[in-house]
Amino acid sequence: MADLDAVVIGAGFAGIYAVHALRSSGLRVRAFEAGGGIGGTWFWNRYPGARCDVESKDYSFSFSPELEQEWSWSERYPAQPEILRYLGHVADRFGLWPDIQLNTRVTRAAWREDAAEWAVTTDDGAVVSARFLISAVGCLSAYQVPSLPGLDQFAGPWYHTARWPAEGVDFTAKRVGLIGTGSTGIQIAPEIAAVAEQLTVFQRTPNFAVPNRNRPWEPEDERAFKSRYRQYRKEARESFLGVPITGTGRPVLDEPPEEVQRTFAERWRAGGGMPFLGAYTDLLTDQAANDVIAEFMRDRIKEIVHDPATAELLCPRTFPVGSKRLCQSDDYYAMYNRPNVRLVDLRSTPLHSVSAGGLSTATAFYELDALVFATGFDAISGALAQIDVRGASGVALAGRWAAGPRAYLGLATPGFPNMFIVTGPGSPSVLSNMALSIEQHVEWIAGCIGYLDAHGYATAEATAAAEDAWMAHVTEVAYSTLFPKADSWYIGANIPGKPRVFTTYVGGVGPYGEKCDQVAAAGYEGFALDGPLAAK
Ligand code: N01
Repeated sequence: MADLDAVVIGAGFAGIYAVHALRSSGLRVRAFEAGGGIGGTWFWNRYPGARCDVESKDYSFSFSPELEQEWSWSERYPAQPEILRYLGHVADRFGLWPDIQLNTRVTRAAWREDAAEWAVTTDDGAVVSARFLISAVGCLSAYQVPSLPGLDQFAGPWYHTARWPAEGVDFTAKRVGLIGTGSTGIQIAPEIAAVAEQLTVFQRTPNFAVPNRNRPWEPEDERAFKSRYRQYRKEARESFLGVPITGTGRPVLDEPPEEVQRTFAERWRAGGGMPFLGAYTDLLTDQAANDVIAEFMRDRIKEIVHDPATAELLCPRTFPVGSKRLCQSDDYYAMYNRPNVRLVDLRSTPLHSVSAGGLSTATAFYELDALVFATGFDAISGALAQIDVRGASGVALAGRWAAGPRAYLGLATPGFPNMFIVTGPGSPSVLSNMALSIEQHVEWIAGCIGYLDAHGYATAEATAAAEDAWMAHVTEVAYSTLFPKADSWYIGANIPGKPRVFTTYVGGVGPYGEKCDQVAAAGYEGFALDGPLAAK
């Protein structure tokens, strides 16, 4: 008999809920977490300004009405420390700690055909066997530092935002260079600018950012909202993004221009990215429609930033709004009005090298005391690919995904029996409310394992035909939108040599959930189920 029923890799939102859900089904479970605490991406990304761009009331667990009622978020958008406190509370409340092993990295997982179990090796040399392997490694865990000649010669400290020192960093009186202007760079930049002597932002591609309009969650609002939380959660599950959004329901191109301006201005005042992109039905499918919202946003940037040359450099013109993650910040653009902030356009003068005293571009040298990389992640597949995962006949997962990550419903891939991936490639994952998508996946996986046990099956393995058909659908839906037009991490474009494959399902959280339910109701259609070992 295997040591455990299930090994869970990772203890972020996905891992801790997997421990709770599988344990509640009577399974023996252990989660291994490389970090010294739970929280996953929220444990590691503790840089100043780190905050979720999905509202607290949405970015939280829905499985327990009691938890939902008793926990009180302080703000509209949760900051990183509050998310960690919340997850700690969840682990305390549901007694999850005994089944989570911190400071332990899974290095290898190999399927043992004869025993129909996984052998999981950790970096302390231990090997544990389990019937099921659940990957909860996260979509944004494998961070990337660009290879910059001379970085090892730099005299000052350098940091990647995804490995921020727990004790914090004091940039007072320092000349700081920041590389990267995605969601992370846009969040950390104003925090550095507020204390540093000088901040130099090295920008390769400008990004669109809408205001957060973050504010405290007032007790009366909270009480009123919580009285209909159950109904709201149901609407969220049936929605497109995992967050109920009220749009106009009309295409922007059919709307009178003054009405369009009024709608966008209203949403700009209210803050938040999802309501902005959800305002009209054609914004993410029609370039001409997207041009309308892009122009509105460029006008706002030019309004906020005083220096016209800087404002122009900050105006994105190379990808549709929303085809890269729409950033959110209340103070990023205004930061450029500070005298201690300057912007360097890497398109006209690319990065060249680092030396002891600073950073050189093709045309200039910038003296720096510290360097910050907010250069993103090998997303979706990167963290799992770092583990030596071997399926049937010793086939490596990294090899199987060499042409791009793929999975049936984002949940399972052929050749890897009894392995499930939470928010894997082919699921709505990063283009949805992750907290909700994680719960939906974990519950589906728990249901599948329950079905196998109830019907005497030892293994479930996605079939190649089911995976092919699903990924063809994922691609077809993606290419009916503007998403593939951007060189984004969604499509692997940020990692040199990574195949350009769009692996996120943008057909909607609601329809996706229905499809998963149909597959389950049909006895796990698209999976080959095999009988107990004894019957073989
Ligand atoms: O990473 P990114 P991120 N030379 O890949 C630049 C989530 N998140 O950490 O665009 C120079 O988006 C790169 O330039 P370019 C969210 O889903 C959420 O910011 O490739 N520059 C880009 O500017 C988000 O999308 C929250 O030309 C280089 C930046 O680095 C995801 O995490 C907060 C470079 C990377 O941007 C990732 O965001 C933070 C090089 N060699 C993150 N390599 C919230 O919830 C890369 N860049 C609010």
